[in-house]
Amino acid sequence: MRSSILIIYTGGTIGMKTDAATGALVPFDFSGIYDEFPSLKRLNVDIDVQTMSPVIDSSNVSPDNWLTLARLIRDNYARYDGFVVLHGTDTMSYTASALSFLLENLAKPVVFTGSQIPIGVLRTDGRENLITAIEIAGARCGDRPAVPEVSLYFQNRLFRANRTTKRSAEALSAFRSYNYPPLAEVGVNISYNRPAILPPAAAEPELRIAERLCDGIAVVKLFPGLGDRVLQAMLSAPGVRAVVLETYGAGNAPTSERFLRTLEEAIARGLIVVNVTQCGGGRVTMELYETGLRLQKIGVLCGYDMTTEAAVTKLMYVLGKELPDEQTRRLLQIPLHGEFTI
Ligand code: ASN
Repeated sequence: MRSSILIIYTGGTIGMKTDAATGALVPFDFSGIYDEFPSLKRLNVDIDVQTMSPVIDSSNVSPDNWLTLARLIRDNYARYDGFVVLHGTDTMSYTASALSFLLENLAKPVVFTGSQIPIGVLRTDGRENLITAIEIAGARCGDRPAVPEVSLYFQNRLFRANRTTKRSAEALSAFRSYNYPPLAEVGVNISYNRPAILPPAAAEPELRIAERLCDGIAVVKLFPGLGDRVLQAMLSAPGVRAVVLETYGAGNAPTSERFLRTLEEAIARGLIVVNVTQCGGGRVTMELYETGLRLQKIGVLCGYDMTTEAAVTKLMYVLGKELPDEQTRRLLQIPLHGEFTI
């Protein structure tokens, strides 16, 4: 059975090609994809392309772009078997994490990819990333899609999107998923790690998406010497409703009374604080040391082994629902789309 795939091009390095006349990098027209990559015809897929307008460097991506992307996928959901989103690498983990929450009852593959070298440059990594992402988006396992979740493909590995983080501005293997194994590894064959892949959401013909994201999120990264007055100013800045607190090691923070009182007062005012570790790999275990236990006692929520990207976008999504406080806190303490392991 042939699969039909919609490629959504949002911008980023993957879409760049050298203009023959000027030598400058200009956006590549993906609608001519079969002319550029005739080998795509050999894949068992039908491809359509939609280009977001305007195409942007991913440093300019905003939550409004995420909502537009979610709507585009919803509006085309019934027509296609899978989606490939071409995105700049710099903020791809944020967009891909956000989409993992926004697409609430997803049962089809949404594969993000991009490249470190423009697609029009001979040594590009974009060609392989693009072709394999298309193959994965169209792959089936029996009568269902092989990877019915939001994923990110880069340099021979397919990851759960909301577990990824960009780790190198130089290496072609730019992304890491420190706390969750790859969903697939690509060599001569594509080897799917089936037990690691989420089951599709209960089959509903239509995709449900969230329509609102909260913009009151801050990230506070601890460092020795972070002043109490600076911390207080950040926690009480106008509009801040939730903070991702990047702590040390297994979720540790200073035990000084002033530091804890500042946090405790902010939590008492209604601020939500989620504890994630600033280490790439490993998890927050707040009961391990006195320094973490004190945070737990004052009402800081455990972020387990979640990335900052997933924590920020999950807070935007959950707070965007405007639920009662208790329900908000409950949703933050359970994995919604495999974003952490308890
Ligand atoms: N600045 C580019 C972007 O994120 C980087 C890339 O795609 N490699 O849009």
